[in-house]
Amino acid sequence: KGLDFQNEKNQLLWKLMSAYLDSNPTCIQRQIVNHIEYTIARSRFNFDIFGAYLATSYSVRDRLIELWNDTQQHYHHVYAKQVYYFSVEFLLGRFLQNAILNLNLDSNYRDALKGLGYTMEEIYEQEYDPALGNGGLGRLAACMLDSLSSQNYPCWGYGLRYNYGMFKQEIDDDGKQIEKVDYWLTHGAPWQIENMLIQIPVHFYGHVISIENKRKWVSELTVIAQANDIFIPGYGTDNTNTLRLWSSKPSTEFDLGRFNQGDYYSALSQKQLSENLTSVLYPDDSTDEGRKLRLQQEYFLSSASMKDIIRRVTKSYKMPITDVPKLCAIQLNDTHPAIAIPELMRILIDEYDVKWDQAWDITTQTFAYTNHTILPEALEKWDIEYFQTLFPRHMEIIFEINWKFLEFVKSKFPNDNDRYSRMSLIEEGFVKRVRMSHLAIVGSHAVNGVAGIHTKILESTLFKDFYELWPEKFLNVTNGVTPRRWLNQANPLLAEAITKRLGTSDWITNLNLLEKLRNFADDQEFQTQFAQIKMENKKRLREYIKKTMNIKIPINALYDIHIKRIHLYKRQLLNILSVIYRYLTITKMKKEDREKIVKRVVIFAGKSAPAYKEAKAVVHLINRVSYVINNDPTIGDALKVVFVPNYGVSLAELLIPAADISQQVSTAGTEASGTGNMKFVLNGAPILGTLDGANIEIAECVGKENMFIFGMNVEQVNKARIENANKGTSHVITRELKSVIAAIKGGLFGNYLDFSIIIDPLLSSDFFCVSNDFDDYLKTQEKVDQTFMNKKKWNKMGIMNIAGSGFFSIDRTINEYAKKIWSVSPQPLPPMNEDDI
Ligand code: B1H
Ligand code: IMP
Repeated sequence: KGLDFQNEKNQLLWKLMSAYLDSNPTCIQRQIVNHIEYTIARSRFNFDIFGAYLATSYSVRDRLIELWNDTQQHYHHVYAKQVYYFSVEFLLGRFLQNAILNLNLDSNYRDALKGLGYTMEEIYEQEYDPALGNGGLGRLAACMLDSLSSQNYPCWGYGLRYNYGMFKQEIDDDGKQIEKVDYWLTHGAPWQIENMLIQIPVHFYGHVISIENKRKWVSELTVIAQANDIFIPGYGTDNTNTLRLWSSKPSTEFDLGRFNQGDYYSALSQKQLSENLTSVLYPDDSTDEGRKLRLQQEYFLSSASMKDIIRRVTKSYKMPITDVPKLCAIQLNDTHPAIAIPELMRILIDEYDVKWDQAWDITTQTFAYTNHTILPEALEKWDIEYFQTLFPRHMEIIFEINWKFLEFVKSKFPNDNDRYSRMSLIEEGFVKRVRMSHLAIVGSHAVNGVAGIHTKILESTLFKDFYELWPEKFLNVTNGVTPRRWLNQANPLLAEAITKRLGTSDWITNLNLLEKLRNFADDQEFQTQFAQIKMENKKRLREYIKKTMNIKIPINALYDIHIKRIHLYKRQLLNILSVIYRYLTITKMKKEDREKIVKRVVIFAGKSAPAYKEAKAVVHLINRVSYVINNDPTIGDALKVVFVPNYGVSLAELLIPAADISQQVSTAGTEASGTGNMKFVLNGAPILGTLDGANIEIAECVGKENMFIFGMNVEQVNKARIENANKGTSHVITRELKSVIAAIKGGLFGNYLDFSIIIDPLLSSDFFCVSNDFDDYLKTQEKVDQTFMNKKKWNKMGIMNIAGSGFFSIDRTINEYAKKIWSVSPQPLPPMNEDDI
């Protein structure tokens, strides 16, 4: 496409490529066998299933390369404005199945592999799940890339290629989390292509000098950013975009001074340091550990990406640098890459001689910032001294931005010193620090939150001063999830049933079409089908749990699933305390009564940050409770508790379709949005949750009657927190909660000292209001059981959830960003003109 077909060489190229990439199963087999022999150098004697997976991946990648080249050429041809998504995390999940489904080659590959003696499913299982992200923020970035490609938006994702992804979680015999390294690259990485043409020097340390009235940064350390490209296919389109992940390499400019002094080893060790820069992803979700290497990683990403973009504008597009805002929309995924703002200023002013005011216009028109959390511990601040040592010129630029900004604030709000110090980019105090969120707001033309209530909180509290200054800068863009992975791929049976009911598969790219399912919510046949599919998915999960953990769970039980990062604000503690209460209640029941109750399987999964003691104690408690309950013969199948280790994208794809209920129980006002909640709704599992994050909008879309909402709202939480802090929680703790705490203190689940760090606070200030919400939570759990017994009502609720999930498609999210923030439009590849060939 887009090739000049008058040219004979191009004609020949096209013929060869189209013969090679023919998608009939025999051709696919030939490609696979070719790769087995010539890419991974195996023969029929050592061709195992892992080899088959690798070769299959390479054959799919060939197709992506072809489409990618066409796409890039087209974008250059039309001078397309591109979206640049800067993120320190991209949590892609497995790639192969997604690519095959997006390319619509499912049956072709199925047949081809069958001929070679494999099923698709066993091939898919070979793929190691790369974990280059912590949780929601990284997965959101991956859903966004899927949507950008699927809707033909020109875009690049820019991130880091960590050697060690998120740690692998194991649970020891005592029930505690242990962390194992995840050296994912040893499992083969057929999707990334190391692009040797793109190697960008990134500088650190040094000092600034003045020459002829100009500032110049003389750095002391140079590290090379090596591009590793992953091609992102769209669903049902040829447009294929790029995720470019940087890995660090030592620069070849050797430190001659040291070499000449004969200090070979010291020069080499300096080089080795730079190799470690992109070694490891920091496993702290929603907390800023402020570790020093992290700031270096953030700059490495920001600088390499900025320079790559400027190269594209000035060298590939051959446009003046002042055209950057016309050709580029850069979205900052939280503040982690916010140092890109002074980096662009530095390049414009120091390297391209652009005057400050024009440089500032270019910068603010180019950048936009998404905030993902209001938790104070997650708001990035860097010590000035450290910042200055690493990036002396950037520090100067930040001081200058701040000075001009504060002059502006003074003109708007005269005589308001408190306001100036609240808004300053520099936090004054014993140690001065750079407030990265303030830098991101001041340097961007748009600032958004990720759910309605979250944005309101930003405007009314966290960023109130900025909102008063620039109300027009702030907007909400509620998160979404990709229906391709989270329904079509993860729940093929349900996807098929929906397509059959609607008479079209168009819902995969137009999720609002699911609304029509409301017409079938009472339909007996559809209800039965919905229930059967759920049952099949539950069997799939039950087998996995049996196989990997050797725990037997009943099938005719309510599967209650709570999966996400372990965090006090997410309140897995609330859940496990209620499980203990249920257990205590059941043990007191007569045998005949016990047989009448709704059986429950409570499933947890999630990782705790390695240094987060409270979250680790929660994991420990869940596992201790699980051991006690699962091994209590008097309980039988009435209650089972399972903690599935090593939560990740692939595990989520298995768990979510099997859920009867999903738990979204964060303290109101703490979860910015949540995206797991949306995935369950899409798969027909009602939420048991609080009015927090996107749960609120979900309630508007699916109807409160189709959810189990409990607990305090944001205003009530704010009040309760003050009361708890002033008088403790003794006035709200119920008899039920007391009995649960007594059981833990009495040692029913092991040594109380293991859990006191999470239980003692419940009796004092209880910041996350577990005691305040406990009573309503128990009552609502009771309502869940009652409703579950009414099968008709239950199935209807599930179907109504699916029908109301259209708004939570990431495609809607992306279209909002495109229109309100980026001003970009889709650039589909033009249809091929056969006459040209
Ligand atoms: C979210 C983070 C986060 N918010 C710091 N903030 C990190 C902060 O490694 N770090 O330093 C990593 C991650 N992640 C999540 O973003 C929110 O908690 C969710 O509510 C939201 O759905 C998600 C996507 O917007
Ligand atoms: P980049 O944005 O310059 O890195 O370009 C991305 C890809 O677009 C390149 O690897 C090429 O495949 C393609 N490309 C770059 N420049 C041109 C051009 O001038 N014409 C057509 N395609 C190009």
